[in-house]
Amino acid sequence: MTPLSVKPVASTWCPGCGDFGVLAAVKKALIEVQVPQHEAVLVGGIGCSGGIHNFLEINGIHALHGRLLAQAVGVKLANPKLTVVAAGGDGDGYAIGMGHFIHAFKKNASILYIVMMNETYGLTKGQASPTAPIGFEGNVEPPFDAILTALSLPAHNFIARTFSGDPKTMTAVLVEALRFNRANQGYAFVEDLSPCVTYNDTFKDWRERVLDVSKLPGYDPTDRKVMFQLCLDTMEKGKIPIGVMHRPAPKTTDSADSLELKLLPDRIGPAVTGIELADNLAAYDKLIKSVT
Ligand SMILES: Cc1ncc(C[n+]2csc(CCOP(=O)(O)OP(=O)(O)O)c2C)c(N)n1
Ligand code: SF4
Ligand SMILES: [Mg+2]
Repeated sequence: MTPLSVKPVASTWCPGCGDFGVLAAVKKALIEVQVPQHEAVLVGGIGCSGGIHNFLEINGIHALHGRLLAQAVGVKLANPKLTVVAAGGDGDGYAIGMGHFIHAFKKNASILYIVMMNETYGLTKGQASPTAPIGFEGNVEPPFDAILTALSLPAHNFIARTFSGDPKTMTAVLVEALRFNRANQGYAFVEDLSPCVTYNDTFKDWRERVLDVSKLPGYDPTDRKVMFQLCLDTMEKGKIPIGVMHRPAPKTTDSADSLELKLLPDRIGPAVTGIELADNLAAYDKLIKSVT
């Protein structure tokens, strides 16, 4: 397999941005899972984070603000053999994109969604996003927690939180998430704590507060109730829970409930059917004759 390589274009990210950790982890994970370059698609959101597809040599789409999940699910249903990653910011996913965020768990297409969470709208110069703490830029609302929300939506999904300060663990989690997708098991959601060093540099604070829940007594990622309680307890102690939060037991292809297997059991989508040249020329001739 040809290794993926970052395109030789100047990055628009600030030096030290947490998104570099995500870029490196995505690249390494795609290589480790051996996704052929032509079968990988990255759908980016709007925001600093959403530009990530520009720095990878794979197929990329820059989606509309908050609509990347709709487009990523569309790509997966057009050709389920593709490995589809959606990646964007917390503003993109949890503000304007919140409707799609919730429905993606229920739809359960086998795509990977990475949210690069920095508590702010980095691209538009540091306003409070839905995950901003009280007091940040005049924010008076409590922060939205994506992992608690994800755990409350029962479906055969993979759920995890990682930290850009630990790209090695992030790579391992992304490898697991991609394997879940490629086995058509369903949707994978990974929130990465990805500090915006320019408008909200949380690297030091988060490094001190992250706590890997897999090291806690009672950790059981097959049990949503246990994991919800474990996360709440961790947060009450002022820590930020990270790690794999939900890892359901694998389903067989016959019993799988991923969207693409329910709609396209043979995994052949419209993008690869009826595309023979002769058939299309004949249809074109017929159309032309019908109007001349
Ligand atoms: C429909 C629409 N509304 C608003 C904007 C302005 N806008 C651009 S990026 C952005 C938020 C970006 O924040 P986030 O998704 O967290 O990405 P980050 O830059 O922090 O990585 C906003 C509101 C837009 N581009 N389109
Ligand atoms: S503004 Fe923030 S999020 Fe955007 S590239 Fe710079 S450090 Fe990263
Ligand atoms: Mg953001």
